[in-house]
Amino acid sequence: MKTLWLDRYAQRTQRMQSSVVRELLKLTEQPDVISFAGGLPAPDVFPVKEFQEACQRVLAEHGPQALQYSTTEGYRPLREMIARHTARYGIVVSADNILITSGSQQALDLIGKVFINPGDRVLVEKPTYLGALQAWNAYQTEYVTVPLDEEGLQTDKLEEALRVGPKFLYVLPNFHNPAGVTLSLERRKKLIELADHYGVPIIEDDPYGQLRYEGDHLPSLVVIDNEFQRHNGAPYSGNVIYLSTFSKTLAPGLRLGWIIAPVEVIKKLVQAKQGSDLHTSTFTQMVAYEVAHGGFLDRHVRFIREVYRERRDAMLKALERYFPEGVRWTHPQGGLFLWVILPEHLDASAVLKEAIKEKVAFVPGVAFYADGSGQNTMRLNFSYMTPDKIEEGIRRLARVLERFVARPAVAATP
Ligand code: PMP
Ligand code: G9A
Repeated sequence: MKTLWLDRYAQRTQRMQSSVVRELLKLTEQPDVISFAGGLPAPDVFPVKEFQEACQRVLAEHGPQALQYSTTEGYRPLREMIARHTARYGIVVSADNILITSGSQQALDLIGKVFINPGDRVLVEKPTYLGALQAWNAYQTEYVTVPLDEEGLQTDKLEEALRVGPKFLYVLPNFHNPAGVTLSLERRKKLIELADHYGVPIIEDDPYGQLRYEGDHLPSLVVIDNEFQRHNGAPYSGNVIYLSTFSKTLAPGLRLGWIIAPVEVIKKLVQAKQGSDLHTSTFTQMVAYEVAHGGFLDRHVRFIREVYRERRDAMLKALERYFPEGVRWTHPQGGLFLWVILPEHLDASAVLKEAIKEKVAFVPGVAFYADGSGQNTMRLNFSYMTPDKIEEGIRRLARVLERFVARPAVAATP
C-alpha cells in the first residue's frame, strides 16, 4: 500500500501487535466452532432482564444525568459500592481511592501511560496476561520474568529479578490468566516482604477473585501489604495498586473496571484518563450500579460460581478421560482457565492449526510469554461452552493431540 502514513508511525508502534485472543475471536464466532480460546463469560448467565429493567429505571428517574458528560473519577454511588464490597475482603478504602475505567484493560494502559518510560523494566510472571503485555509494549517496556508453578509466582526466584530494579511488579494472585494457578498464602507474604525490601511497588490484577469454586479465600496483596507496613510501624502506604472489573461478574460488554490506588496516584491516573476518553460512559455506570447494588451482585456471583464450577469439572473429567499420556494440566480452584503443558518437543501453534480443522480452538501459550518461550503450552477456557460442548471439544482436541504425541520428536540436525 502506498500511503503517506506508514513511514510516519511513531517508534512506540514497532512492538504493537494484534492480540491473539482478539484475532481468534473472529474465527471462534463461527457457530460450529467449539471455542476454548477467548476468556469469555457464559452468555447464558448474563442478567439480561435485570439490565433491561435497570436501563428503564435509570432513564425514567435520572435520564438527563445519565446521558450527560460526567466526572473522570466515575459515578460516586458506584465507587462507594465498590468500596463497600472490597471492605468485606479487608481492602478498606474510600471512594476517593477508586477510579472507574473502561474495563481493567484501560487500567493497564493508564498505568503504562503514567509509569513507564521507554526502556523501563517491568517484572511480570512467566506466563502473564497477554493484554498487559499488549498495553505496555506500546510504552516501549522491557520485561524481567519470573516463572510460575502450581503455587503461583516462584518467590524463591524473585530476588534476582527484583535486583534488576523494575519499575513495578505485575502479578495475578487469584486463578491466574492464563495458568489457572493461585498464589499460596506463604508466597503472598514472601512477595510483599521482598517487594518492600527492594522498594518495588506492585500491581495486583484481580478480575477473577470472586470466582472461587473450592478452597478458602486468600487475602489480597493489598491486605497483606497493609498488615506488613503496620508491623513495620508505618501507616498504610498503598504500595499495591489493585485492579478489578465487572467483566466476569456482570458482563464484559459493559467495559467497566476500576483501579484502587493512593489518592495522589488516582489524581495522576485521572489526568491520563482525561486524555484518553474523558470518562467512562455515564449511562453504563449508572445502569451497572442500578443492577448490582442492594444484594443482586452477590446473589449473581453465587449463581455463576455454580455454573462455572460445573464447567471446570466437566473439562477436568474430559481431560482425564481423553487426553494422551505425557500431557499435563493445572487444576484451577477458580477463574476461567486451565493451562496445559505438552511434551517439550511439541508446538501448540502447530496443534492449533490442526485443531481448527476439527472445529475446536484454544490459545497457544506462547502469546502469554514476554520472552517468547512456552511453545509447548496452551490455555483452555472453560466458562464459555456448556458441559456437553466441553466434553465434545476435549474429545476432538485429544484426537488431534494424539497424532502429535505419536509422531517422533524431530531430531536436531547434527
Ligand atoms: N486483566 C486480566 C488478568 C484479564 O484476564 C482481563 C480480561 N480477560 C483483563 C485484565 C481485562 O478485562 P476487562 O477490560 O474486560 O475488565
Ligand atoms: O476478549 C478479550 O480480549 C478479553 C479476554 C482476554 C482473555 O481471553 O484473556
